[in-house]
Amino acid sequence: MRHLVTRGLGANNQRADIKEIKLKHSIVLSTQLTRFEAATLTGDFENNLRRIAGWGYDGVELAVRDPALVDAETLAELTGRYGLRVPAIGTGQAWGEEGLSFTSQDAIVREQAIQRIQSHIPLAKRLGALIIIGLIRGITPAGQAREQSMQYLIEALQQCADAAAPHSIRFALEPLNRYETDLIHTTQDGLQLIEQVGRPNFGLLLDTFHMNIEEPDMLESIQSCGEHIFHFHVADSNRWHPGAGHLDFASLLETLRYTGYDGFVSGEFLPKPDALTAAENSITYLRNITG
Ligand code: LER
Ligand code: MN
Repeated sequence: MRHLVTRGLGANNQRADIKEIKLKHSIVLSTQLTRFEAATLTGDFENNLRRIAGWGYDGVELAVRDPALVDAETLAELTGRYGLRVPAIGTGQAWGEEGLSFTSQDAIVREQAIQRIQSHIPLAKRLGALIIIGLIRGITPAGQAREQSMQYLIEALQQCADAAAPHSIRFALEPLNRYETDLIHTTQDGLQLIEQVGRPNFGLLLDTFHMNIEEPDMLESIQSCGEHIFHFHVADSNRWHPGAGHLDFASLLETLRYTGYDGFVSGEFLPKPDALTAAENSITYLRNITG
């Protein structure tokens, strides 16, 4: 199966307004303490918003373990105060810290995972964000067939997409490298899943760190995903900030732009050499490329 999907491009594969597209920049920020090592910034939430705006980011991707523990109005007010948009909400901490998963052997855990993801819908609506499906898809447990996991995954995604559709909320599943899960590593896996799920508000989040491990040709993968790219994470080859490794971000981001993607490029990288330097170096390096 070969996909080459673009967003309504003309016969010469170019859209008149592509040259006008300017990518926007955001960075991951957790609303609570997290064990996830590539959530770059830690410490006081508002202080971080002030810094992020000061460095010139356009937005902030919020990592929220449980929407019941945050106040949507406060988050909207605080991010708005610093002129930051919220393109996406990350949900992986519910797996990392609570073990919730769409593909658990335990039906109660699967249902809790679906409920948790659906509970993000009002928050996503208030913030104008999409909802990320990363590690909450889970890992096939010992003794369970991978086909069974895929069946659970597809059903869970359909239920979540159907609950979100009346609110115009979208879900973006992130292909992750083989060391994190056995389910959906590549963009081809993601495109196949999109066909199986069959819901227009379900698409992909591409992350340059995972792509560099799994994709045979990163540029071709971006082109192939075209309009199915709902969100985009950036980290360099070593998962340091862009500019600290050997990825060619100029080509990657130009290819992304040529799919017609006009959303956010969201920094998710290690706090190296330290968090503040990483966050500032990233936006400086990327702005040089994207303007
Ligand atoms: C989350 O966006 C991610 O990229 C994963 O590595 C989480 O484990
Ligand atoms: Mn990511």
